Amino acid sequence: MAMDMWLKEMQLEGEGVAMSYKIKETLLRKQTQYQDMAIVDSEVFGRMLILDGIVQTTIKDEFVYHEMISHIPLFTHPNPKKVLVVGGGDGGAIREILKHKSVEKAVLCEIDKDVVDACKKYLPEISCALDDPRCEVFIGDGIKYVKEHKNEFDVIIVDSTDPFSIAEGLFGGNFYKDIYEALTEDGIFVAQTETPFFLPDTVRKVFSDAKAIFPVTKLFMAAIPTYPGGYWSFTVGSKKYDPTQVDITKIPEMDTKYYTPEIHKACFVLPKYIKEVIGE
Ligand code: AAT
Repeated sequence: MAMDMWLKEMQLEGEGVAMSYKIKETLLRKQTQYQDMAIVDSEVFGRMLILDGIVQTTIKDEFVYHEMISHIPLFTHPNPKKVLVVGGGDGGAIREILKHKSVEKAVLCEIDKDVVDACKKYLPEISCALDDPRCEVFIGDGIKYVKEHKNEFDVIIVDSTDPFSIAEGLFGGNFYKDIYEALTEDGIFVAQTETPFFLPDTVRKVFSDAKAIFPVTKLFMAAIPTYPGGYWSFTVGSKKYDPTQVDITKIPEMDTKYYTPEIHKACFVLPKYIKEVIGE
């Protein structure tokens, strides 16, 4: 008897919306110290990392998210040497960061060691750079780590789960103040900040919290098929460099599938309804 297995993701249950994926096989299911973790093989997106029932990354579309969360800040800062990723235990952002020759050290601060171990085993295409000598993997809470480091990072990337439970404190003013202090004097930070279509209040709050702290605050968008709404936001807070004013003719060629110098400019051009969400 043929059996169809579907994963129904309820991230937007409160909004009355769910996404479903046809699943071929469950490769791993584990209750970690922090969350319910699964690695499944899906029909359309290949292997996926699922945390508390929510799709975090997939083999097929991870490039969009990881390229955009990394290359926008790293090509805005003229000479990024030391980079911190908060969350991002799959290693996708680290892989993109280490494509930049100027980077001497990239620290990954992930709270859940089981995520790192599972991604190393089942998602090697994404986690492949975690063993690079320029990468340091630190297992611990990003909120504490950022508080304990001052004036140290040129770029901080907040690659976190959605704003509930362990990740709740990674969205908002108190955390952004600590990020400001953990950055060097011309540092820049970027965070994944959810769907403006379904969660306008979240996007509005995060943007205004960042704007209260950083002299330059901008929102950019990317099309990520497995994140609800498909059209995902990222917030940049910068002490000095404006990501929209980068001279894109000076951006060197890089091995990417989504990011291009033209996309660097275009991703900051926002539809009217999103401008209204953030009051710009
Ligand atoms: N690269 C895309 C994948 C992620 S996963 C985000 C990671 O953040 C998870 O592994 C989770 O364990 C980690 N995390 C959550 N809270 C903390 C914390 N306080 N400190 C450190 N790490 C943390 C992002 C997907 C975005 C999903 C959008 N729907």
